[in-house]
Amino acid sequence: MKAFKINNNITKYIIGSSVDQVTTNAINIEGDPIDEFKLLYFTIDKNKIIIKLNKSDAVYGLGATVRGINKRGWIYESFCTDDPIHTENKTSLNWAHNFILINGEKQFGIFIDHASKIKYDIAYTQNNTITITLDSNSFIIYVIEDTNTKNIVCSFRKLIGTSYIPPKWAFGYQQSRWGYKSLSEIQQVVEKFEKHQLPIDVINLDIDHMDNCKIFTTDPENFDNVDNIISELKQKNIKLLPIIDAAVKIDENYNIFNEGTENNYFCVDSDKNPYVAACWPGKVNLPDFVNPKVQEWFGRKLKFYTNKGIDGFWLDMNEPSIFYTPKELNKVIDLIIKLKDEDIDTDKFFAVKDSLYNLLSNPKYYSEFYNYDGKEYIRHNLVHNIYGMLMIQSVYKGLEKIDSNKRFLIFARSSCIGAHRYGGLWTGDNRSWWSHLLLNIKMMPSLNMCGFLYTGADIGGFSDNATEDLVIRWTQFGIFTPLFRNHSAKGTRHQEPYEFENIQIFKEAITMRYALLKFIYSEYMKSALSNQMYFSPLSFDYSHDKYAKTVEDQLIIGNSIMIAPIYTQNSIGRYVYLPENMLFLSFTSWNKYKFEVKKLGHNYIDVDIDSIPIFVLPNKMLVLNQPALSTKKIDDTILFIICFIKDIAVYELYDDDGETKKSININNIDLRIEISKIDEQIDWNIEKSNSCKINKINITVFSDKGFIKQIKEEI
Ligand code: MIG
Repeated sequence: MKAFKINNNITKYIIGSSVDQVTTNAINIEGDPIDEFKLLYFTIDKNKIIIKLNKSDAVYGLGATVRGINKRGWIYESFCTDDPIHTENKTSLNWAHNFILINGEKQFGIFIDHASKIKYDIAYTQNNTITITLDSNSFIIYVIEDTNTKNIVCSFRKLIGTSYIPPKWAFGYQQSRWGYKSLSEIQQVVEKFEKHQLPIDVINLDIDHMDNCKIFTTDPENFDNVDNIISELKQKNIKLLPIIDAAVKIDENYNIFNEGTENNYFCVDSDKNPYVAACWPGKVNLPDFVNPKVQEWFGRKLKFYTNKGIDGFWLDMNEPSIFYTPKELNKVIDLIIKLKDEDIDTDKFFAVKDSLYNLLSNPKYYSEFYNYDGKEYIRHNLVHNIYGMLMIQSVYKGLEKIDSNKRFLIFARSSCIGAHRYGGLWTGDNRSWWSHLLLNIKMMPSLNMCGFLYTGADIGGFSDNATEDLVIRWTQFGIFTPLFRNHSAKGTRHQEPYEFENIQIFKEAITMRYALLKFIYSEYMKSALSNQMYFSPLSFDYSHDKYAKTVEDQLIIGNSIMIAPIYTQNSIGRYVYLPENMLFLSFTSWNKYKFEVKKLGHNYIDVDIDSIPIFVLPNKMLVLNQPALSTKKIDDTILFIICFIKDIAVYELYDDDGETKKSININNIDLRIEISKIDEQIDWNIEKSNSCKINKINITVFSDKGFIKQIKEEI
């Protein structure tokens, strides 16, 4: 075992042999060797890390998983799996986000830099013990110490590098469905958005846009006119965002397949022949993203889309997802044929049923093929958890080569920590279930801890039929998630806003998002550039409040507002817990709200189906802009500010051009507003940057006593 000091609060431990390590490359710091050291928070027993917990310690992190924000009391596994059923009996979903944080008498974070399977038994088998089991005795751990959870996250995030920054238009509304079958169907979607004056920035193109699911092609019949439609929609400020799957169809008349084959760009079986799997296109080969040459090649292929004027991508099936392998399928078929004339008993019947069922996404496939890292072949399961990240990295770097200064929108499904630098993440195949709206709420802060900030779930749920109230309540939460996309699966009830009766309620909610755009962008950018949380659980800000520590259905955004979404059917309101007095705003329209000062403690709030609750924290402000039908059309000249003042409140509004990488700079504070209250006297001071276009400001000030003042200023 060796230890290295990374800095004052981060120590790196190499357990076992450093030669045997396949890491994620999330961190590239050697550190200074430490001669004498003690293990402070954990012990090691061969391939196990053991951490003792106190009764009241909470355990956070692990990114997108099932269950709560506090991970205590379950087993979680990092082994990226294409699992479309995110129920609480599961241990492993599509991700491997190996950062945990202990919050209690002792506070520290642990990042395990490892590319294969890790199992976390978090006080499941034994009440007060975390046992982390790896598949090898060699691994690297980083221990991050700091004064509180927020600072631990901040130090960790600094270590792993700045989170991905999308273009500003990525904060607009996205409509998706698997699958819009043709360009004319997409034009109809656009027409309906126009007819109902629903704001929108992006329409997603799912796999139907391809020719037989061959990546980097378009369907010659139904999507032949795509170049014209792209420019037509550009006039309307709507972008098309295609999906890119990982696998390549085996087809000798297909250039991508041929290039991949000629150059040995695919993962291979034990005989060094391309490994044959099956996915949407039928039989496929898997690009070997572990090989740097393959990364470059795949990245270059993006020109197919960028030449058409496309600047956003959605990356899917990068676990990599394998439906079955022809080899295994044939075994099952043989078995069934053999049983054809037999009088089979129930046991045999279930065995047949299971053998078919177990073909789908069976993790055993991952030990059947090999990756080549430029030097040697590595059995896939040793690099499994970095495969998804490497696809995202290859797309990010490919786009960087195409235009180094432009911000492209990239979001993907599977990943490990490290991918947070190259793209956002959507939370995969959820369901149109109320419990999955709640799961969406809980996943957000856990992902932020791991560096993933541009995140969101399929609003309304992907699989199963959605009800109107579910899609409304989900949209009303979704207006706060950086990735704001309604998406649903084939065969389910349509859930575009105009498919329901109360289109007006959808319109108000989406419009509210566009009124929050400057605020959300500002909060996002500040969080990304200073390694802070965009969504935090209450326990992060109120760590000494015992009850706040247990609240998992309310979130703080940035450090100004708290949200308490409705996530149950037929609801008319809910209880909220306030760790301090807050200003409760109930919006029925972006510029129409009721207000009430709510006192510290448990409170009931009415939340009718058409209203959106927002709480403003003491000495904080909520900033609204004039909404528009597209992010491009947002009026940059006027702001509406709601302030809940105790004594002194400051808001700094970040802004930049939203398109280039060059314009990104933490010091881009467009506007600084300071409001103070001494006795009953309100004072304010506004500072503008040279590039700030805002010339009118409308501030409404509330205090514990209620409304106090309206300030209208030309600035
Ligand atoms: O196996 O492309 O998570 O968003 O619509 C399903 C079709 C494949 C899974 C993605 C989903 C997408 C769907 N894909």
